[in-house]
Amino acid sequence: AMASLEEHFEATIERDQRIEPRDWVPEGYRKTMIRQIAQHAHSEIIGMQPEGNWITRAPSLRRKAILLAKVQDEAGHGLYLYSAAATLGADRADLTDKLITGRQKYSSIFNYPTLTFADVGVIGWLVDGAAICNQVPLCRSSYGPYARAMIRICKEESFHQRQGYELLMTMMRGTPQQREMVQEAVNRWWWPSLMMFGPPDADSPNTAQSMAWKVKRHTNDELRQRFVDMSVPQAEALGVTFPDPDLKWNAERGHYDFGPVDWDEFKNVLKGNGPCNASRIAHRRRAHEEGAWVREAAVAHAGKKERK
Ligand code: FAQ
Repeated sequence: AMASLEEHFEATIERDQRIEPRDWVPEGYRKTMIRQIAQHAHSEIIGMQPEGNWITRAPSLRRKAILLAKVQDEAGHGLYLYSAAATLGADRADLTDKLITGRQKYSSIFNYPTLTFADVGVIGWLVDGAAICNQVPLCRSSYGPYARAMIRICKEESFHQRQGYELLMTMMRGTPQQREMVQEAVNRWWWPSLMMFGPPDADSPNTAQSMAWKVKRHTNDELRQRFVDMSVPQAEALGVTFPDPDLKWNAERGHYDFGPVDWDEFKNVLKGNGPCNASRIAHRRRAHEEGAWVREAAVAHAGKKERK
């Protein structure tokens, strides 16, 4: 029976069909899906903090309404993703506990500070841009609930990306100081955005298996290159440059060459030593503790209803 379950799983992947919650899956597949989906969910939830920092200080009512909507969308993405993880048997409370005790990761990018309002625009343009580049192929990921969540998430991310780019275009039409603010924010976010795609393929322990299971459709380096190629013309249209002297078109490859990413910095951020790791986790932990009474009240209410 085991052999036929395994054959059924392999054949489903082979035919490019989706794996659904009712299907038998190998333990490694379940583990890798929970790992990736949980990390993704945690990123959306922690990812509310850098931009949330500017909601009370947005320069106009219009900018405030847009930013509020974007940050709320991120909460929604986190919730769809926790639900997708639950279909694999993961427990939401347990995932939250793993996040606030540092036993599960979230994206390195959210450990950097948002120092000026231009950072809101640059996060939309580059961070959401990188997220879209990484997530569009995940709409064809082999796990059905994850792939379907990704379709809606990508639609919302493209709104996020456009609001960021539009904000930056507006600032670039402003004063010299505003233009400088945009360039300075781009300088800080460019390299961390390239790190979002994960380690180089040669140092990526999970890529080969995830590609074989069609969880991932492209390698980390392929997607990073795609992101560089699409960002360069956008930077030119905006009137900013990227802080990389080695960035140039390579006609032979048909791609932009770019300089080396500082992988020591990436590893250091993953270890918890980025500029904001401690405050991001502390903030999330405090919010969780302050929400305890809501969870307790909900459980008490459900218990009362059941006894009636
Ligand atoms: N940060 O073997 P690989 C967003 C870890 S977008 C931290 O290559 P894999 C939207 C990796 O987990 C951000 N850790 O791993 C938004 C693994 O560790 P583990 C979220 C990273 O899984 C925008 C180890 O390194 N998006 O939130 C990072 O095959 C604006 C070895 O790496 C997703 O999560 C990193 N950057 O490939 C929200 C997308 N990179 O688990 C708010 C879905 C790697 O073995 C505001 N995920 N690691 O201990 C993926 O596509 C993949 O999981 C990768 C990593 C590509 C991230």
